[in-house]
Amino acid sequence: MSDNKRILVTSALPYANGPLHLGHLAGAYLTADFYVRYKRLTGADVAFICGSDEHGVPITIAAEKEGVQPQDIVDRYHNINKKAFEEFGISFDYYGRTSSKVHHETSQEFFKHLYDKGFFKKKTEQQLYDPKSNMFLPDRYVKGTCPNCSYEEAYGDQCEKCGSSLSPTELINPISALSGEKPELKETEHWYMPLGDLQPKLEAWLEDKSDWKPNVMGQIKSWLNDGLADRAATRDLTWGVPVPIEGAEGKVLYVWFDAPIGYISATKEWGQEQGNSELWKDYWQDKSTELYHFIGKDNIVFHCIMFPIMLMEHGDYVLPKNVPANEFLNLEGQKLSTSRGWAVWLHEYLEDFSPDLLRYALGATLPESKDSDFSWKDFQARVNNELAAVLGNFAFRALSFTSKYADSKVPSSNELKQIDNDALNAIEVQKEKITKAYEAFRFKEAISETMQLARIGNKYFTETEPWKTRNSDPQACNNSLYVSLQICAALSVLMDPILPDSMKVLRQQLGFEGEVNWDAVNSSMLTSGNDIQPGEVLFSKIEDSEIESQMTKLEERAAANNPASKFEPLKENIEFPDFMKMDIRAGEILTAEKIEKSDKLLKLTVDIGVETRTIVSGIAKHVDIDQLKGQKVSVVANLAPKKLMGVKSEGMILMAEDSEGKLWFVETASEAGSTIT
Ligand code: B3M
Ligand code: ZN
Repeated sequence: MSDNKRILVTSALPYANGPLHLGHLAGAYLTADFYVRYKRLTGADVAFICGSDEHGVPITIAAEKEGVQPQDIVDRYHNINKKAFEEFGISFDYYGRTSSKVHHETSQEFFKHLYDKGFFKKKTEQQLYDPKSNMFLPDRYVKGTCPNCSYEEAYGDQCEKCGSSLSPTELINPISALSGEKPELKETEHWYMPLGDLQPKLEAWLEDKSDWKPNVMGQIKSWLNDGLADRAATRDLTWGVPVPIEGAEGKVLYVWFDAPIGYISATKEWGQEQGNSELWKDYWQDKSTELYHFIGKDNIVFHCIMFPIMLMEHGDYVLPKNVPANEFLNLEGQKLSTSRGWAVWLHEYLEDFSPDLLRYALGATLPESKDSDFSWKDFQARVNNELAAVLGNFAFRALSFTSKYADSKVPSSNELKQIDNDALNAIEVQKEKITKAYEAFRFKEAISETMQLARIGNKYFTETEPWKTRNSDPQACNNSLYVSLQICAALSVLMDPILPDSMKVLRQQLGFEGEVNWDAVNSSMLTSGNDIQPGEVLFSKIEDSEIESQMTKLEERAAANNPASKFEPLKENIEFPDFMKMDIRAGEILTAEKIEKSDKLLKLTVDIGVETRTIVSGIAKHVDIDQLKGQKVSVVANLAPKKLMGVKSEGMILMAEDSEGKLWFVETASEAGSTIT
C-alpha cells in the first residue's frame, strides 16, 4: 500500500534572537523530522517547511541589549540556527525567514484580503506611551509592580515571580523599560480579529478532531471555556510587516499574525527555488493535502485557535489535520533557562557527540504527553545500553561473523526451524506496531518498538549460537546468519527516521542496494550470495568521564550566571578602632511622609531611645509608606547631619540591598536605643 498522499508538515518558526538548545529540538523539530522521514519512506509527497521568525518584541529586545539593529540580530541567528538544524539532520525542504520580500507581500495580501471581507473590528483604545522615546510601548517594554504578588520587576505581559499574566495597565507604578519614564495613556487605533464572534464556527470545526492528543485538546478546551477574546492584529511598532491599509501608517502586523503566514511564504519560496511559482498551491489550496503543525505547548493557542480562524475566514486555504504539540523538556530536573545558562546548546553538543546519539536519546524521552527530563546520565545509558549494547552489538556480531566464517556473503537458508521463523516473523510484527505508532504521532513508542526488533535479533543470535553450530551443524549456522542479517536489513530502514546517518552506514555494511522504502521492508531484503562489507561498530560506549565533563560544563556555566555573582565584591579590611567610631542604634519609625518633588526620598521620624531623630531616607520605591509606623530599624546615629531636598537629615537608616537592587530593613528585636556593635 504505497502512500501517495500529499502532506505538508510545518515546525514552529523559532525566533531568530538566540541559538537553539535541546528544549527547542525536543519541542517542535525532532518529532516533525521523524514523522517526515517516515512519511517520505512510505512514498508520500511531503513538503517540510520551517524558517526564522524575525519579527516581534523578542528580536527588538535582543537588538537593544547588544546595541545593534534588529536586522543584525536576525541575520546572525537565522544562519546559526539554519546550520544547527542541518547538522542535526532536520530535513526541511525549505527554511525561510519572515523578513523576506515574499513574506512581507504574502502577509500583507493575507491581511488585505481579510480586511476587504470586513473581518477586522477597528477599535480605539488607550495604550501606554513613552513620551521620551516617542513610542507606544509593547507590553514587554512596560515594567512595574505586580498587582498580585508585589514583585517590583514585573513585565507588562507577565510577572515572572508569581507567573500571572498581566496587561500593562494593571501594573502598579508602571515605568517604560526604554527610558525609565512614567508612561502616559494615549489614544491609538487597532484592527482586531473577532475571535470571540467566531468561537462557534471554530468549535464546529474542532468537533471531528477526536484523534488529537489529549494534552493539546485539553488546552484548547480551557481557552474555549474561558471564552475567546478578540485579539489585535496590528501593533504600534517600527519593526515588522507594515500594515497595508490607509490610516495605519506607522503600524505593523502583530507578530503572531504574520509568523504563521510564514509557513505559506516559505512554501512559495520553495516552489520558486525549483522554478515552479505555482507549486505552493498544491500544498496550501488543494483540499486533499494533509497539513500538520509541529509545535511546543506554548504555541497551541496560536496554531489551534487563531491561525485556523484566519485560514478559515480567508477561505482559500487548507486547515490543519492535526497539531501534535509537545510539552516541555527539563534538563537535569530543572527548567531550561537561557538567562540562567541552564541549557545544552546544539552547537556545543556537536563538539563532543554525533547527532544520531541525541536524536535517539531525546526521541526516547520526548515530552510527548507530559513534561519530561533530559539528563546526561540517561543519555549515556541510552547510548551504552541500547544503541551500543543492543543495536550496534547485534549488527556487529552478525556482520563480523559472516565476514569471518561465511566468506562475507549472505548465506542461504534452508530447513528453517521454529526459532528462525519466529525471528523472521518478528520483522512483520514489529513493523506493524511501528507503523501504527508513527501514524498516531507516538514517537517514543515507535522508537521503543524499533529497538525491540533489535533486541529480538540480538537475543536470537545469542540463542542460536552460530559459533557452536559452525562446526556441529553448518546449515543451522547459515540460518542464524541469514536471519540475523535480514533483521539488520529491516532495521536499517525501520530505524532510518530516527538514526539517518548510522542506518545509512549499516546499509552500506550490509551491501543493501534495494530501494530504501517502508513498503519494501520484509524478511527477505537481502539476497543470498550477495557481498557484505563489515566495518566499524556503529556506536561506541560513552565513558563516565565524558558525562562528568558535560555536567561540569553545565554547572560551571550556571554558576557564572548565578545571582550570587551579582553581589558587590567585598570591600577592603578596616581596623577595629575605625569600626568602633560608628554609633549604630536600634530604632523604631514613628512617622513617614513623602518629600515633594522626589520619588526616592522619604522624611521619617525615628525613635532611637535616647532621642527622636528626623532622617531622610532613599527608600520610597522599596517600601509601602503606610506600613512604616512601628518598623524596627538600625540607625547610624553619629553620621554628620546633612540637608537633603531642604530637609535636615540626622543619621542614616541601614538597609540591605539584594542582588536585584531591592532594599530591605536591617531589623532588630531589641528595644530602641540599644547599641549595635
Ligand atoms: N516564534 C514562538 C516560539 O518560538 C514563535 C513561533 C512562531 S510559529 C508560527 O515559541
Ligand atoms: Zn507577581
